[in-house]
Amino acid sequence: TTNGKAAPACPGHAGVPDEAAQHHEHPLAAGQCCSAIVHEIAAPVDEVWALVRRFDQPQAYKSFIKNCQLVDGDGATVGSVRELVVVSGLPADNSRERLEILDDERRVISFRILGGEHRLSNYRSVTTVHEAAAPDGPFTLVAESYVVDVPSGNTAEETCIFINTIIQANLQNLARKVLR
Ligand code: A9S
Repeated sequence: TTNGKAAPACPGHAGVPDEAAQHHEHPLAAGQCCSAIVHEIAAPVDEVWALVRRFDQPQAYKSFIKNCQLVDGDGATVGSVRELVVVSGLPADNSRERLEILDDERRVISFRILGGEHRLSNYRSVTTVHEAAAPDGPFTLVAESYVVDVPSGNTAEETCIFINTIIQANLQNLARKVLR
C-alpha cells in the first residue's frame, strides 16, 4: 500500500460470476492496467476445466504458443514453472511463467509471468470456470481477468485492447476444442 491507503483494486468486472468475484479483484499499482473477459461455451463444465487446468499444456487451446516445457514442479503444484516458445509474428519470443493458483474444487487457475522476451511485465491472470444454467443443455462460463504493467510508449487502453484480443482468441479456441 502507499501512504497507508490500500492499493486500489481492479474494479469488479461486469459479467464475472459473483462466486468468483474475489478471485478477479487484483490490487492495481501505479502504471498498471487490468481487465476481464467472460466467455460462454455450450459444453459441460468438466470438459472445459480439463483443458484450462493443464498448466503444462497451454498450447492445448492457446494458439499463439508453439511449445511449452515444464522447468520446475509437476504442473499441478503451485510454484511450477513453464517456459513457452511463441509462434512467429508476435512482439514476443518466449515467456517464463509460474503457477500461482490451481484449485480443482473451485475451478480456479492463476499464473504470473516471471520473464521472457516480450513486453508484458508483471502480468498475472486468473481464470475461473463456472457451470451455468441453460434450458437446452450443458453450459459453461469462463471468466479471465489480468493485471499488467503498461509498457512505456503505450497507453493503458492500447495495452488492454492488445491483451483482451489475445484472451478472446484463446477462449474462442478453447470453445472450438471442447465442442469438436
Ligand atoms: O497466454 C495468456 O493466457 C495470455 C497472454 C496475454 C499471453 C501473451 C503472450 O504469450 C503472447 C500471446 C505471446 C503475446 C506473451 C507472454 C506476450 C505477448 O506479447
